[in-house]
Amino acid sequence: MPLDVPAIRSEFPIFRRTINGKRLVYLDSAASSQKPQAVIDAMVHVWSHSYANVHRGLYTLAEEATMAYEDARAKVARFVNASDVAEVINVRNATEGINLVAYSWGEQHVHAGDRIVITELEHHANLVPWQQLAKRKGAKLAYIPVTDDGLLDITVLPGLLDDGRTKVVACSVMSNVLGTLPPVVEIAAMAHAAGALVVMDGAQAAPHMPIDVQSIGADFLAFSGHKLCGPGVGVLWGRRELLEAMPPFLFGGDMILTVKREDSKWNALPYKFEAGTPAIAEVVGLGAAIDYLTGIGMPAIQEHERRLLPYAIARLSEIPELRVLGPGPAERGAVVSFTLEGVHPHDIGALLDEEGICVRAGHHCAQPIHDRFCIPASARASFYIYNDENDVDDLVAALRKTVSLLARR
Ligand code: 7TS
Repeated sequence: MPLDVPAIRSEFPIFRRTINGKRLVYLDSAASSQKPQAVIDAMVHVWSHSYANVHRGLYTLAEEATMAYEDARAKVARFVNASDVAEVINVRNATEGINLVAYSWGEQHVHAGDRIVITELEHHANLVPWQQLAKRKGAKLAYIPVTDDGLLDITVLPGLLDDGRTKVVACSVMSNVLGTLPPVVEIAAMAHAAGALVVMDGAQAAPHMPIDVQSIGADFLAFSGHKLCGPGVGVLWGRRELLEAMPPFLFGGDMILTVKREDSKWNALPYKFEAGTPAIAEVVGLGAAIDYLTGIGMPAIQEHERRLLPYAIARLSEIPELRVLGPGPAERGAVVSFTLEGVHPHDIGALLDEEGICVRAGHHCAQPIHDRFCIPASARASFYIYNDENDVDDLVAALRKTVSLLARR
């Protein structure tokens, strides 16, 4: 069943407003998605009805807040098919989840002369933590290169794994610039056979496709709630035995069992990694976002975008001055970065804004992949459940206007 996009749009209050007198065409969900009323209501309900700090109080409100918070964790666990709710750690965002692994696991296991393998298409969140860990430890950082077609060249991977010095392979499940969907299951199998751990950045994938942590091959998977219709929280899922053996990343309240003057004992999972008061209403909001998305159906969402993406690429390609980056529609998710000959991406962004169209312009926090294609920046349209062919048509019309306007200058 195709998605009923007008019905979905009607559930997002933001689509009732106009931008510069024009219909809002929101094509920046890869940066952050819009929020349905159900998510907004869930958070307001916490604040106005069941708010207190969690895991502490013995009074009714505190118990209600704790139940709502832990219920949301269980929803996240089901969403990614985790076998154990304690493997789901609430963090601020995907960035914090990856940093948690790079510090807590990385400091213990990566040593001088070891290798960390990442890819050329990583967002800085799955690049800089590894780069800095490598620097701290005197380890080597190796990149799986990207082909001219925007695919990963994994033929280099055996050569990076066969000396047994690679400790971790970190890879995005979907690129936020090229939309590339790397063969993560295959990469994970190769890494595991060589004794390396696999960290997956699911920030772009989790909002758009079913994710099963029991079959994808990850040891850790990080993603952000705000890209999947939820508020500003993130999730780190990790395999229990790894998390059990790791030291805490942050110290303080809630992550502690006993504290003596000279030493402390850590709380059980997942609390060991949730120091301090968490983002209570936000976590509940994430649970509501997951209910909302699973109500539509993750396979249906994936199918919707698989239909919309070829249309978008075909229509954009009608503009002679426009170059789409990355692989063909069969091998990517619904993110389309492009350049327009003779027009700076920032000017594209500003001119589209006048038409009520939101796209991102810049390097999208992924400079190495732009360097790979010898461009400083690009414009990016990214699609979600509330986008349809009308949005693509409006984008193409506005881009044509941009081209003719700038050609006249
Ligand atoms: N990984 C990928 C693949 C991403 O696309 C992003 C955010 C992150 C990690 C970090 O997520 P955060 O929630 O911790 O910030 N990507 C983008 C983007 O493409 N435009 O703005 C944010």
